[in-house]
Formats: sequence, C-alpha cells, structure tokens
Amino acid sequence: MSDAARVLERCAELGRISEEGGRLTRRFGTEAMRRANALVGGWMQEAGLTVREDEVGNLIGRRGEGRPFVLGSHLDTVRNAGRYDGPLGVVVALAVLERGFPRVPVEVVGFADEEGVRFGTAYLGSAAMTGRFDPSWLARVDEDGVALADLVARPPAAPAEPPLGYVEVHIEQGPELERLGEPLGVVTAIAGQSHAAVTFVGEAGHAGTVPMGARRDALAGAAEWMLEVERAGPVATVGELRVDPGVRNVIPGQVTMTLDLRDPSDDVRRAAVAELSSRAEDIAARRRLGLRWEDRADMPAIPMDERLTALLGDDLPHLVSGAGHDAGMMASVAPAAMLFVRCRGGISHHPDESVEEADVAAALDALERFLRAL
Ligand code: HGY
Ligand code: MN
Ligand code: MN
Repeated sequence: MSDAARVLERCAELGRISEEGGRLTRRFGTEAMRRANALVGGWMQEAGLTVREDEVGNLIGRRGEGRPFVLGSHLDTVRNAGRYDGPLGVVVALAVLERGFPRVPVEVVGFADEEGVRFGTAYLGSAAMTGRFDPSWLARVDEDGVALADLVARPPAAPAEPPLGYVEVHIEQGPELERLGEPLGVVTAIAGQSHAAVTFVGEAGHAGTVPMGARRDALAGAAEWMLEVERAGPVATVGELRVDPGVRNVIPGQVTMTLDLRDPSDDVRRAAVAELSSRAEDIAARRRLGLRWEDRADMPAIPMDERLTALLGDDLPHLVSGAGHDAGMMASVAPAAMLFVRCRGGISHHPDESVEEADVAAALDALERFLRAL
C-alpha cells in the first residue's frame, strides 16, 4: 500500500469515530475525541514518537530534545463533518515522519478544539499552546449545561519557549486549486474574522389572534437583517439561529443568531460589521424590537511566514485562506506556513469532503522535501 493510500485509510478510520451514529461529529472534550486521541496516539508511538496530552487535551507526539518544529492540525470536527478537515494534516505529518525524521526536534500535534463547536471557543487547542487561552472561556456552558471548567481545571500555562516554526497541511476548502488544475497550493494569509451574537427581542403572542399590524415579531426582524448580511460585501454567514419559544402557533418573541464575517482586509471587515450593526438598529427601531449585539471575536488577518512558505513551494499557487486555521494562532508565537491540498468541488464542513490519492502523495513529497530543507 502506498503512503498516500494509508493516509486515506487512516482518515477513513478516524472518520468513523463520532459522537453521533450515521454522521461525523467530534467535538472538544467528548468521548469521541478521547477515542480519536487514543487511535492517533497509537500511530504516533508506532512511528517512534513519545506521546502526551496537555491540559486541554491536545495530543502531542515528540522526537528529540529542545525547541521543536511543530507539524499538525486539529482532530475535532464540525457537525456532520467531512473526514479530512483537520485529520488530514495530522495523518500526513505522521506519514512523512515515518519516512524519516528531520535534523531538528519535531512534534506532531492533534489540536483538541479548532472548530469551537461545543463552547464557541474557536482555536482553543492552539490558543492553549500559544499562551492565548482566554480564561473567560472557562465560564462557557455547552447546550447540555456542561461548563468548560468541568473539562479544563485551570487556564493552561503558556509554554516555556516557542517552537522553531509550524507547518499545517490542510484541504483548501475552496475551489481555487481545482479551477487552476493544481494539486497543491501555499497560503499567503488567513482572512480576518468577526464573530457576534445578535438578538432581536419582540413579543410572543397567539399566532391566530394578534393582527399582523400589531405584532412585534422577532423572527421577521431577524429575517430582514439576514438579507442585509447577505449583501454586506465580505463573506458573511448566519450559521446559528435560535427562535424562542420556537413553536408553530406562537409569534417568535426572541431570536438569537450568530454572525461570522471574514475578509483579508481588516478595515473592510470592521466597516462591514459596523454597517450591519447600524442596519440591525434601524430594523429594530422600525419594528419596535429590542436589540442585543454581543461582539464575540475580532481576529485580524494573519500573514504566513514568507521564508517557510517559500521552502514549502515558491512555485505553487499562492492563496488567501478564507477558512481559519490553527496556523493563525501558532503564527502568534512562531513562523507559520500552510500547504493546501485540492479538495473536490472545494466542498468542506460536509460529509462529501474528498481528496485524491495522487494529491495526497504530492503533499507527502512536498512536506518531506520541506523537512529535509529545514
Ligand atoms: O471556521 C473556520 O474557518 C474553521 O473551519 N474553524
Ligand atoms: Mn480545519
Ligand atoms: Mn473547519
């Protein structure tokens, strides 16, 4: 079996470890994550790495003493995920080390929480590894009432010294490489992100008796605002929407949504968020609704390290990543770079996520050349 075929086989095996029957969902701090760490940790040991987990559950395989060069990606997933977003980067890194170790100390990391699905804590794993864990996250509670503090006793200590550098292999999650007919690309920068929770407060009432002109329907206000989000300019998404009381025959009294807005330009991104906030206020005023706007994240665009990127493949297509990655967090403490792998139709955060064996083989060879050049 080729190295690339074994990478695909291992991603398939990992993809069967899920919290849910019939689809892949593997959130931070769950039994499924513990099983995934056990499986990947066993592969790490077989590859000759010493394996440990840190305070937040990041899985770390190391070889050599002193400041390491770090490879890896995340092992958690979104709901109903594909099998490659995250795991591909961990399994490819391991497969390259099985071919031979670089001259420098090396670590492969499977981050415990990049997607932030369970507690809304994007990049928690790499934040813990870079001393940027937000203590306020401990108070976050998941949909079952479990507090993050029940899983993480205390904010993890910042590491004594930063790594030599970080490289993450990841599916592109977009259509560019397929459009270009290229198997691989490198990342110039990771787009900035703004996250917010937006709540419209109206008045619940009887669906059959309250005249249309007398209503303060929170969902109607939210729907009008969502069309503004669609026209905002940068990529913008309302991914979560909760209607209270959320039953057929009651006028929605309150609606809470999440906003996820991204752009390579921080000025453009912040201006778009300000405009959407102002539109929300106008809609609320006109519809006699209350409005609560909670900013949750303002993550600047992050340039990747030029030297490492050139080493990865100066001749490869250079792309901006619209998706966020642990590389963005790791870049706060060390030079970081990313190698993108073409994925069919750019599909991701979906079970139809897929990569070609030949493209994985190209990624293995590119990463092997990179480590030899380090
Ligand atoms: O949201 C993102 O871009 C990443 O998948 N967490
Ligand atoms: Mn990812
Ligand atoms: Mn993702």
